[in-house]
Parts: sequence; C-alpha cells; structure tokens
Amino acid sequence: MADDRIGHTALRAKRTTAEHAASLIAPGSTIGMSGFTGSGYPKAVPLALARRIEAAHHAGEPFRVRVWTGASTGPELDGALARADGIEFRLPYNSDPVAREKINRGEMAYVDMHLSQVAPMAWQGFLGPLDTAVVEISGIRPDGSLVPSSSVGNNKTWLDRARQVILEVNRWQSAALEGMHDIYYGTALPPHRLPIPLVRPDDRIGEPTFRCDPDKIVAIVETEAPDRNLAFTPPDAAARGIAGHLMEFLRHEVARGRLPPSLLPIQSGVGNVANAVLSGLLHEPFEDMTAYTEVIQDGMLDLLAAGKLRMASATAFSLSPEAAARLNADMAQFRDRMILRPQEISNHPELVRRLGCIAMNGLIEADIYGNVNSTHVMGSRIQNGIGGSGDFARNAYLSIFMTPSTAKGGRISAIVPQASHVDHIAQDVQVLVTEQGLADLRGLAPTERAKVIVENCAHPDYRAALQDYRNRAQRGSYGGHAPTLLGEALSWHQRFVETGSMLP
Ligand code: 0RQ
Repeated sequence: MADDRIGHTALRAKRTTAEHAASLIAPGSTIGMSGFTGSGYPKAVPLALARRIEAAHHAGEPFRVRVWTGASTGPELDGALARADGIEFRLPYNSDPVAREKINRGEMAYVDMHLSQVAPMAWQGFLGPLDTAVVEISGIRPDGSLVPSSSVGNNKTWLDRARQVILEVNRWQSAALEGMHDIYYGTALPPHRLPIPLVRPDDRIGEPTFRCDPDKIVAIVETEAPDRNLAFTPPDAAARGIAGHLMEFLRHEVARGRLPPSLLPIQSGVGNVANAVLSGLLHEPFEDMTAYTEVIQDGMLDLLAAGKLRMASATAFSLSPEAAARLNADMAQFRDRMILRPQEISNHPELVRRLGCIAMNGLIEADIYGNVNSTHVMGSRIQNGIGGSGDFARNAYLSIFMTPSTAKGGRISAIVPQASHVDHIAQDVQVLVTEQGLADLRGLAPTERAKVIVENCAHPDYRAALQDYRNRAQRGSYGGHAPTLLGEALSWHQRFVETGSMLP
C-alpha cells in the first residue's frame, strides 16, 4: 500500500525516517519549504528538525535556519521551529502566533513580500542561494515526476533551485489530486520573458506534475497526516452585514452593465468575512461564475457544489477540517472544476489584469482617503503579511476591501484619520465596505472620498470625531488636496497605545 504512492523504483530506495532527513540539514542553511495557507506543508521533517535544534541548543550549540515557503503553513512547521527558536529568517508570509510573537519581539527577521514576486526574486538571485527544498507531494510517478499535494505555492521553484531535495509523500492527501494541477514551466527572466498564454481562468498551460532531477533527491519520508486548518466560525452580524452590502453593490453593477451576469473571475481573501461573502454569493442570481484566486476555501467549495461556480483556479486549498474531509471523500465531483497552479501564476499581475478579477480582501484599517493597512497593528506590530492582496488589488478590474468598522470590542476604529502603515494606496482601493455601509470611491477626489468613507463606513461611535477632524483638516491643512493635520493624524493610535482605547 505504502509503495503505491512511489512509482519510481530507484526512488523507493531513498525512503527514510524524518530524523535522518532532518540530519541532512545544516545549521544556518536556507530551506525552501512547501505550504500555503495551512495546506500542503511538510509535517514530519520540520518537527524532526525542531527536535534536533532543541537538542543542539541544550548542548549549547547555536542552530537556526532560514525558512522560505509559499505562504502560511501549520503548527508542525512554523509553530514547532519558532518554539525551538530555530528560525533566524522567514519569508514571505506568516500567520503562526508563536512566530508572530518572535517577529514582533525583534527576535526573528521577517520579509513580508507580494506572493507573486517570491519565485521571480529567487530566480533573479536577489534572495541568495537555496540549500534544501523540503516539499510535500502526494505521489511519485513511475517516470519520476512528482504529483503535487493540496498546495503548489513556490514548490516548482524550490525543487529547481535547491541544491538537495527532501520529499514528504503524504498518503492522507487524496490520490485523486493527480491531474488537478497545472505547473507552468514557461517563465523566464528579462529580457527573455514572453506573454503567459492564459486568457481564461480554466485554461491549462502547463503540466500536471513537477519535474525534479532524481539525483538531487536525498531523502523521501512517508507521512499520513492531515493538513491542519482552523474551522471557520459561522458568520457574525458584522460579516453578514458586509456581505449584504457587497451583494447589493454587485447586483447594481450588473444592472448598470458594468459587470456581466456571471460577474468576472473572483479573488477572495482568507478569513471569516471573506468566507461570509462567498456564502452570500450562494443566494444571489449570478450563475456560471469563475474564480481566479489564491486559495479555495469552504465557501468556494459550497459554490462549486451548488453549481453556481463553474470552476476555481488557485494555488492552494484553505479548508476547515470538515470541508477538507468532504473534498477528499468527494474529489471526483470537484476534480475537473479546480486547477491548482504555482503562486507566481495564480497571482500574476499580467493575468489578474487580463482576466479582470474582482478582488475582495480584508484589512486592518483604512484612512478617510482610502489608504489601506493590511498588515501592521498600530503601525508596527505585524499581524500576518500582505500576502496576495497587493498582487490582486493593484491589478484587479474592481478592488474591494472589507472589514468590520471596529476591532477589539469597539476600542479600535477601523476607519482612522491616517493609516498608521500603508500597504494599498488610495489608487488601489476602489470600494470600501464595513457592516455600516459601502463606499464606492471610483472617480472621486480625496475630499470626496473622505466624505463618503466617513458617512458610509465609520462606526457611529467614531463618526462625529472623524467628521470633526475632516472639517478642521480642510481649514487648517498645509495643502488642500488631501487635507491632513500632521500633529493629530496619528493621535488616535497614540491614544490607543497609551489608554487601550481610541474612543474620543
Ligand atoms: O485579532 O485574532 O487577536 O482577535 O486582526 O481580524 O477581524 O478576524 O479579520 O481574519 O479577515 O483578518 C487584514 C489580518 C484581517 C487579513 C487581516 C485584528 C483582529 C484579529 C484578525 P485576534 P479579523 P480577518 C489573499 C489575501 C492580508 C493578506 C491578504 C490579512 C485579527 O485579511 O492578513 O489580504 N490580510 N491576503 O482583532 C487592531 C485593527 C484591527 C485589528 C483587525 N484595526 N487594530 N487589531 N484586527 N483589525 C490570501 C493570502 O494572501 C494568503
């Protein structure tokens, strides 16, 4: 049974333990690991590496590594290695709470990157050499090609660039994943780049498997462990409110002829609000929809099952345990309507612009002009990272950002005089939605944007104070285009840091 997943005779001989595989990783080395939003990450070798690191630390020997991935992983990777104090450098995205604490204490270097740019930058040589790839796959074909698992991420690049390769063959992953992936090998560096030949979300332009030189494979570890994703909580009142405003807006855009009745390819961020929006689409009149996105989450599976979504293209699954079990049991129903691609393709600016995606992402705070902070609480504390939000927001046909109007029990306003950190400039933010309402910012000048954002999106507890700031700024600002009171613009954040509340 175990051998069924390793069809290549010579490679079968490289099966070994996670401990032995981890022993092949040297202190200080750079490791490219698989994994994207809690799926397809290696589950045994990082744990064994963490144990080895802890043992080294007990013996007084320094041992830390540099870790690159697709995006977020799971507790067996980021959690275990961070707890062992084993990560000295991390890119390009993290949502693990232990690693987050280390980063925010200044104990771990973290480069928060646009996810589409990681593979090209690795090829351009800007990130330095890659020593080891540790990649989860779901099988090896007789010809030695590798069947990807539940995420593709940057695996193609890690397998190509790394000096040595360690594979985890995970039997928990459905064997029916084979054939679902589309691995494009046509990327090149400038000046040799050519157009990417994808014009519809369902186009297949590559191969179903990864290529990998068998001589580079130094260890194969067999596992049978589930992807570990958190369950989604049922949508709360704020999430339902946001979804309601957004559905009304999309219906209106279709009625005006600015969107076709099947909409345009949807990109949806992660989290409960994004999931509530997808659930909202279940009950709308839009048919034959498509998704060109980063992750396929529970709500998208429901849309596929209901026949509302014709197909979904992404780089990974990000499913609750229940949805993952459902997908694995029912892969035949979904298989032909899903494509998983490398993240440099799923998030490629050229393709997002060509397809005309509708980008829908969460945020931490937006200012009255519509500049969006997706990453840094109070301007300095990293939450997760920019992820793919910038790849999509800058290039989408419609760029929508959504958030509850307050955070931390109402002590923080998500609409502030000035964003304490900016990931998405106002030009990349066309629609802003909270449970209070929706601001359509297209074609509006900064002072007009400020009026609509404060009136439609701010929470009533903060609206009067924002209006007061806006009025005073218009009278007392150095310039009149985007009026700002420099000494006051970040005072709400300072008040929170000092008193635990932004409330006036
Ligand atoms: O903190 O967990 O301590 O309670 O941020 O906030 O409201 O649960 O919302 O899960 O949608 O996350 C922007 C972080 C929103 C996410 C962000 C605190 C809040 C809570 C989470 P707790 P919610 P979500 C494609 C798109 C960037 C990447 C991206 C994100 C926690 O959407 O990471 O878009 N985006 N990728 O309390 C202080 C505020 C706050 C705040 C929220 N104003 N001040 N704390 N929080 N607003 C997918 C990928 O790229 C992989």
